[in-house]
Amino acid sequence: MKTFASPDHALHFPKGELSGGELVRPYECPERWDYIMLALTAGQFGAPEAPQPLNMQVVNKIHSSDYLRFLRSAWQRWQAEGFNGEALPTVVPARRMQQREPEHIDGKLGYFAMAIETAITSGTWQAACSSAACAQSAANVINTVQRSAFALCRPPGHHAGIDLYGGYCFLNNAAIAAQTLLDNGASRIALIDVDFHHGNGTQDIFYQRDDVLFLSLHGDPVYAFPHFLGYEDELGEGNGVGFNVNYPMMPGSAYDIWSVALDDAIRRIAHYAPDALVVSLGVDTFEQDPISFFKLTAENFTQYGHALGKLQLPTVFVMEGGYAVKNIGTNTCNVLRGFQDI
Ligand code: Q9C
Ligand code: ZN
Repeated sequence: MKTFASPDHALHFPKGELSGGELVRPYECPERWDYIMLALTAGQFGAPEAPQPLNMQVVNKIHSSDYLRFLRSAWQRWQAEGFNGEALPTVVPARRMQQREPEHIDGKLGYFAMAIETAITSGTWQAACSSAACAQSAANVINTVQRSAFALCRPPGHHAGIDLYGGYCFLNNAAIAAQTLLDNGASRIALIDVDFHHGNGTQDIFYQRDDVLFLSLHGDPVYAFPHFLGYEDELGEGNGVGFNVNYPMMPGSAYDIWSVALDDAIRRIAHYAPDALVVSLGVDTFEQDPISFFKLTAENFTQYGHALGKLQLPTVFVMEGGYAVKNIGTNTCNVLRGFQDI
């Protein structure tokens, strides 16, 4: 399996995340990347390749031009105001307040935020672009010889919507991988999101489309971030009706419950008969994850990797969350090893 990673991830390292009313050291930290690199290199995967430059034509099909313009210039605008801290929103457009994008950076940050824990810093745009480039390069390498690839994306992407950032995400790397596969000639993609959190951004992007079947297994939004999306009755809209499938699960859910949802998702994917599969691979379903409530063990990651491999589809793995930093490399590589061991 080819793997892709960029050292540019380290350009995004905010000092603070708003959590429980405090500015804490972000859970989504640069060492996450280091531990995954270590496990990849120690395992049979070898040293990851650097990605090719990001093709913005694909990104423009996923995110709005207003949003991309905002992200690209947010830090510069923030600095121009003379602010000392990292760029965080303070005001958000609540009900009946979303008519226009404000001119001031304080207004823009809230306008484009889906959550306000995530800071933008000087290197955020560059890191997000290189992260997306890893996903894109992984998608581009898939052919009749290379059946699968892994993109070590950081920052992650699945909470980033058409024109929304937050939940540690800026550009939707998995959506960019799916669009890349479509642009390379695929006509149907299945995108399964196994991160603990609902992939609200990916759902948003493909909600009205029938060329990407989106399935997400996640903590019930009644109890878990992102709270406002990820319910079972969200089925898609227009052409997309029937192409969005959510599996919300209760606090404390272990593999006996989680694997039932996975089996149903796998059955639906097989029935859809896609040309390729994209996996939004978050390992924050781990029992020791500090911000999540599922109870998967290290061994369960190998098991579900194996189950995904049995689909026998060209597959792009895109790294998402996982905050038990010391275990993140092992758990991630367990999925990849399980997948290959068929
Ligand atoms: N008390 C990803 O896994 N904060 N993002 C949750 C929990 C945001 C997670 C607060 C979590 C975002 C990619
Ligand atoms: Zn997550």
